Amino acid sequence: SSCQDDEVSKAQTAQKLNQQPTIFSKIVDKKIPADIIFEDNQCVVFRDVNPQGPVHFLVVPRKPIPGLSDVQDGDELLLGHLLIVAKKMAEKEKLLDGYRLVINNGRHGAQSVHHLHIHVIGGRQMNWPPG
Ligand code: IU
Repeated sequence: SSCQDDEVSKAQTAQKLNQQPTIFSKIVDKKIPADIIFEDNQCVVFRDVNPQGPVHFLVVPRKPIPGLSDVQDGDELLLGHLLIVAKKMAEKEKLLDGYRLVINNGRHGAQSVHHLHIHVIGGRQMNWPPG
């Protein structure tokens, strides 16, 4: 039933929540270092350790939401803020010819760190479809 599906989804979210703190929570809390290029009360932005382009940074909410599939209606303002920060940081990083935002979600999305994050990649021509 849809009720059971909801329970399964809740259990999966709880399991992922139990995996907190992830490495990104530790970066956000300054327990481990990262190349942080911006932060405010809602998010931290740092360079990806394995960059997929000349510029590659991650916009990470301080709130440890495991993934996009776990966001709720109440996260609307936070999600909007993350996109605004992504856009402003892309300008600051001089990505004047464009850039790509990516949110990997779940197994098929090849998500590896279960703390929501937006990739911003630029400085080279992107291709489509992605791998
Ligand atoms: P994901 O597939 O969207 O979950 O990718 C996680 C990203 O986090 C990936 O690009 C890693 O290179 C990156 N990363 C990092 O920047 N610093 C870390 O300590 C770890 C992963 I672990």
